[in-house]
Amino acid sequence: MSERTLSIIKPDGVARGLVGEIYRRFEASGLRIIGARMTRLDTQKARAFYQAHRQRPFYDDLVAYMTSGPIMAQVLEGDNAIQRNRELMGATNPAQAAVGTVRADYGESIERNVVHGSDGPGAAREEIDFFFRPDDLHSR
Ligand code: FUP
Repeated sequence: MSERTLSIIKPDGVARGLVGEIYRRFEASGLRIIGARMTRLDTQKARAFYQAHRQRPFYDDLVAYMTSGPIMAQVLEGDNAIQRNRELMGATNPAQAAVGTVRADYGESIERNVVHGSDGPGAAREEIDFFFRPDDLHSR
C-alpha cells in the first residue's frame, strides 16, 4: 500500500553536504520525493516538533541542536514508505545501527544522528502537515 512519510536531514547532515547522498539512497530504494524544502526551525517550532519528548532529559539539547542550522524536510512516498525509510535510516543510536544505513555511515552520536523519519502513520500525517501544505506535495 502506498504511504507517505516525513523525513528530515538534520543540521549536521546539511552542514556536512550529505543531502545529495541521502536523496540518492531514497531514490535508489524506490521512494519518491514528492515535496522538499529547506528551513530553519526556531526554538518554538523545534519544541513543538519534539513535544513527545518534552519530559526527557535530552529535550533541551535536542532542541538546541535542531535549531543550530538549516534542515531539509521532505515527504517520501511509496509502498510501505514509513518502515522502508526507517530501514534506510537505521537505529536511533548510530553505534547500534545496521551496516549500510545512513546513521551507521554518517551518524556521530545518538543526538547527531543525521536524519529523522516518522515512526508511524499518525506521526507521518502530523509531521507532513507541520512542514507542508497539500499543494506543495506532488504525488506520482
Ligand atoms: P528516532 O525515531 O529513531 O528518531 O528516535 P526517537 O524518536 O526515540 O528520538 C528522537 C530524537 O531524540 C533522536 F533522533 C535523537 C534524540 N535522542 C537523544 O538525543 N537521546 C536519546 O537518548 C534518545 C533520543
